[in-house]
Amino acid sequence: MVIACTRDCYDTCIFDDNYKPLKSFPFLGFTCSRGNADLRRNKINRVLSPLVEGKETSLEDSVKYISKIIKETPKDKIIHVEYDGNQGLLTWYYPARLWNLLGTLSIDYSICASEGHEAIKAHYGSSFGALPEEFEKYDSVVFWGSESAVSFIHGWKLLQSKYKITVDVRISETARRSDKYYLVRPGSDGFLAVGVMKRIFARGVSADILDDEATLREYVNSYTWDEIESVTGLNRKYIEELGDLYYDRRPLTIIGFALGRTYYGGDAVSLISLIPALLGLRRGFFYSNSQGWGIDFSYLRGLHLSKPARIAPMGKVGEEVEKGNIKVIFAWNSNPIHSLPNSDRIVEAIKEGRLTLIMHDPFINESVKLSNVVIPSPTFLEKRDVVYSYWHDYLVYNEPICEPKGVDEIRLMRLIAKQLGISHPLIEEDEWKAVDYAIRRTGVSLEELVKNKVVKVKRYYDGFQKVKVNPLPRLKEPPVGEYLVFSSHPNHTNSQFNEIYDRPKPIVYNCCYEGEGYLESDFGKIRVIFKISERVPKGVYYMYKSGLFDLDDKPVNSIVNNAINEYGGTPQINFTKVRAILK
Ligand SMILES: Nc1nc2c(c(=O)[nH]1)N[C@H]1C(S)=C(S)[C@@H](COP(=O)(O)OP(=O)(O)OC[C@H]3O[C@@H](n4cnc5c(=O)[nH]c(N)nc54)[C@H](O)[C@@H]3O)O[C@H]1N2
Ligand SMILES: Nc1nc2c(c(=O)[nH]1)N[C@H]1C(S)=C(S)[C@@H](COP(=O)(O)OP(=O)(O)OC[C@H]3O[C@@H](n4cnc5c(=O)[nH]c(N)nc54)[C@H](O)[C@@H]3O)O[C@H]1N2
Ligand code: SF4
Ligand SMILES: [Mo]
Repeated sequence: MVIACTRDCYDTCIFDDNYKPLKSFPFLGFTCSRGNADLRRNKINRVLSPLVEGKETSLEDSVKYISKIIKETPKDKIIHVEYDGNQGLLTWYYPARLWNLLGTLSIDYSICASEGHEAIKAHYGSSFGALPEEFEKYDSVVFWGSESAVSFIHGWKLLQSKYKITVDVRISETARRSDKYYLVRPGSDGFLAVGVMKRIFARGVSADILDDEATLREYVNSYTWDEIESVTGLNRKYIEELGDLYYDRRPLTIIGFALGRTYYGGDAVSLISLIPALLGLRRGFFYSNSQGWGIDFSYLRGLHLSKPARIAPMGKVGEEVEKGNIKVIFAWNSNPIHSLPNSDRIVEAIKEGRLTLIMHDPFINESVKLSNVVIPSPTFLEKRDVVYSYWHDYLVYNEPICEPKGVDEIRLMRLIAKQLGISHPLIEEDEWKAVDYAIRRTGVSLEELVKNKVVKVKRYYDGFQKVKVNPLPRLKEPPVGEYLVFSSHPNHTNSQFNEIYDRPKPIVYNCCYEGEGYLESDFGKIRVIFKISERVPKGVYYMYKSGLFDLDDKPVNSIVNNAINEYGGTPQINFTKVRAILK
């Protein structure tokens, strides 16, 4: 028996039935502070009973209550919000069938990685990049907008002994532990990528994997060095040095998710992804490999037979609630008050009775505490599921090792459907048959998976023969200002693990201010603790992306930028223009 950790994490560690991380590649017998505490955590801070308006209720009555709300609300005013709290196919994807069948609003799953997926796909046909085994072949690596030393510990382990270069907006942990780092202004990476390619062209290229090298040459040469220097804040000398490092060493490029969340971040990812191709490296980058396995996520979500009323960008859910476009949120696998932009609008609407929040979660989190209805869910240690990774190519058949608490996502979905009087093949299809069908293109069958528990994907989807140079973006200069950016916390995955490691305080690392005060943006104001750090340059404010609540318990996301990027609709959370006000 094995168990894969299903949290939103590059590594997707696989454990044996004693819950020890596998010694095999790429897990290498170690895990993170959360993986080490999972068995202990599983008994703490759990939702143990359904709650309706704060009162313990039977499952039957809570399902009746939920069904009544669904019946009484126009379907285009109900939205389901689910993200990657558990990456299992049956936990995250399959239960969306009920909502797609009802024709409610759906989110666009854009909060994290969709921007870069679309940007890379435009050139490569697929965002599928280097596999763990391929990481080992390089003698150097560029971490571009990636805090791998914290967010991706097994990838970091494989790359630790290489020559390491980091591009960031502050001296991150990854930058500190690298051989070289380059700091740019937030949102200016597209310009840096152009500078790097200018240098590579100047050195002379002979790659034949780009379909139109001449157009790329003309494009990068249409930008002047003055322009590139002034936008990035980096001297030409350093940009050329980075170009030379690329040219001489042909490194692997780790393209971090943070880039998709900055100013026109898709443009930056698009151009960065072309650098390895210009050097003749076929899949010389890694972003997220989730699209490389060919898993049919749409089938799991029932989109072959149903359709949402409308797809709402995740960045705009707060705003849509404020405008009255959304009256009911049904959330699982997600902590919307913590993680969605402008979630203070959601809090206000619940308090004023304009919105009903229904939460299905194993743990008592900030959204659960505020919600009108709560249903307990089992954790990944308590249910069967099929799990994939967005880095390595193993599929895993997870089996329970702890006594289940609560009702799983599929059973809850079917109970609600029954109460609503809905019978439909989408609800009734055996979920294991659906999984077997959804993984057909991986070359792995469910039968094989059940038998062997961990199986390598057999076919890969790596796109075009030639890398397409077009479309090339017309880069926009990021407006001058001071910007708030976020990154991963070593002891938390997003909002999770406050039961074991206390919720992080709202500390804003910056160059110049110390003490309590306010951080203000066009969207609102939060009360925070400023801390001076030599690792953060002027014009940058840095917070962890965990424990996103201010000193008054107001969501930090009250103030983040909800502007939507152009490729995958990811909000510009990392490009929030702020002002610091000391008390
Ligand atoms: N321990 C831990 N691991 C995690 C997570 C966690 O919460 N905790 N979360 C998981 C999830 S959901 C995700 S999305 C990934 C995220 O992990 P990564 O892909 O590593 O991305 P981030 O941590 O968002 O940010 C990485 C770096 O980008 C920098 N940055 C911000 N804006 C810019 C910019 O404009 N240009 C450049 N060049 N750099 C910029 C930040 O300073 C930061 O150091 O990690 C996953 N892994
Ligand atoms: N300000 C700011 N906001 C951000 C970010 C940022 O950098 N800055 N990052 C964004 C990013 S990259 C991401 S990915 C999102 C993440 O935002 P969320 O999706 O809110 O992330 P998690 O904290 O992982 O929340 C997952 C929830 O799923 C629950 N869960 C876990 N397992 C199960 C299960 O089996 N069943 C059910 N029903 N629930 C389960 C957990 O208990 C937890 O409450 O946040 C985004 N928000
Ligand atoms: S959170 Fe990431 S590193 Fe930690 S156990 Fe899970 S997959 Fe492994
Ligand atoms: Mo994420």
